[in-house]
Amino acid sequence: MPVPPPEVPAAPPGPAEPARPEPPPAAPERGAVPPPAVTAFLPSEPDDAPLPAEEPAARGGWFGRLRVGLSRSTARLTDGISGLFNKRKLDDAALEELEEALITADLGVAASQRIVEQFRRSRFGKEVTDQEVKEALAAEIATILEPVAEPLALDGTKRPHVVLVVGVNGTGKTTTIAKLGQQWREEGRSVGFVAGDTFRAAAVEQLQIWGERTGCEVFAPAKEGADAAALAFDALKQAQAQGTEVLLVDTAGRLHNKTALMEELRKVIRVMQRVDPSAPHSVLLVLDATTGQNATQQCKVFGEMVNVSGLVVTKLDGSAKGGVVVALAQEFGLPVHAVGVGEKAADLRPFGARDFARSLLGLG
Ligand SMILES: Nc1nc2c(ncn2[C@@H]2O[C@H](COP(=O)(O)OP(=O)(O)OP(=O)(O)O)[C@@H](O)[C@H]2O)c(=O)[nH]1
Ligand SMILES: [Mg+2]
Repeated sequence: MPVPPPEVPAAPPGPAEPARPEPPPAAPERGAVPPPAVTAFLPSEPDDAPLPAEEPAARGGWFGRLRVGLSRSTARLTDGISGLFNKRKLDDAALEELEEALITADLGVAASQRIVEQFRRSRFGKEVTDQEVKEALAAEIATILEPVAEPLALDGTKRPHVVLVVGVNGTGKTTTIAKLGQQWREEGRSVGFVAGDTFRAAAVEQLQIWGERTGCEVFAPAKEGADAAALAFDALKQAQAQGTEVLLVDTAGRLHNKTALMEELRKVIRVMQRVDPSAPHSVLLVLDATTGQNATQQCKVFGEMVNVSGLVVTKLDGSAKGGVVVALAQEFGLPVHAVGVGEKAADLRPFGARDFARSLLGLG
């Protein structure tokens, strides 16, 4: 992995320049839930656990950063376990308490039951300690995560490989596009961004700024509210003619209702398929970990709208609900291509099952 430039935040610049028609959205407070729009049909709950003290992001490399990022999630999970099992027999009551702690930590009912059943089979009636339980939990969680830990592979035979990026507003779509673009540029690939969120001038501008920073070509609409599908069509044609290797297509997360959003996404796909019948080659759903179980609801809804091929889970650094990744893995089995643990380009990394599981339990 090449070393990324140190000072490139994945957030757009703050709303400083008054000449702009609409400033790019400022970074929401960490842990904030995106404003309702399409989320109107998706119940959302605040994630208001206190933030841990800031630590230098780079300490301990990627694993260290993941651990720091997940510290709130770890606290939520381990607080529920601590003291439960000090040389205690693992009986029905203890297992029930364990299941409750897992559900509270956002692992979802199905994954929590699966883990507890495994404990019942292997350790029932035995005396266990907190530490043994944590180690065993990390192993069980890693088993659930392993099948989904799969980096986003580009198909070299496609030029461009089209990645459609979808998700509710504010989850981190545009930032993730920028991060992915930067990483692929560092690998020497040619990358284009399609500013398909055409209704918001700020969204287009945000991507343009990112294009300049990362050296990715940006296909922007001629005017606000232009047809996103037509823009994607033109961009794909041009990218094909130029031999661009990857085309990342941003989309609006905010439309007045679910049907409108679905129609918009399907139209973008349909129209791109007129240029390349195999496009899009990846449909990436970006989910915000701070929304907890709401992320599983979004996964369900978007899965019904379009053929989601993989997930990126963002804002694990600001969330106490990182356990939701386990729930997503258990319930949907979709590849988790990457996780975001910060706003910088280097904070998006491939998802490692064992690393994630151990970090979630606060184990080294
Ligand atoms: N802490 C943290 N912040 C993130 C992460 N990913 C994205 N963000 C921030 O989340 C905010 C929203 O990100 P965007 O990329 O604009 O989200 P979006 O899905 O494109 O939003 P819309 O265009 O409104 O639909 C920005 O301030 C990002 O910097 C992450 O992994 N960690
Ligand atoms: Mg956006």
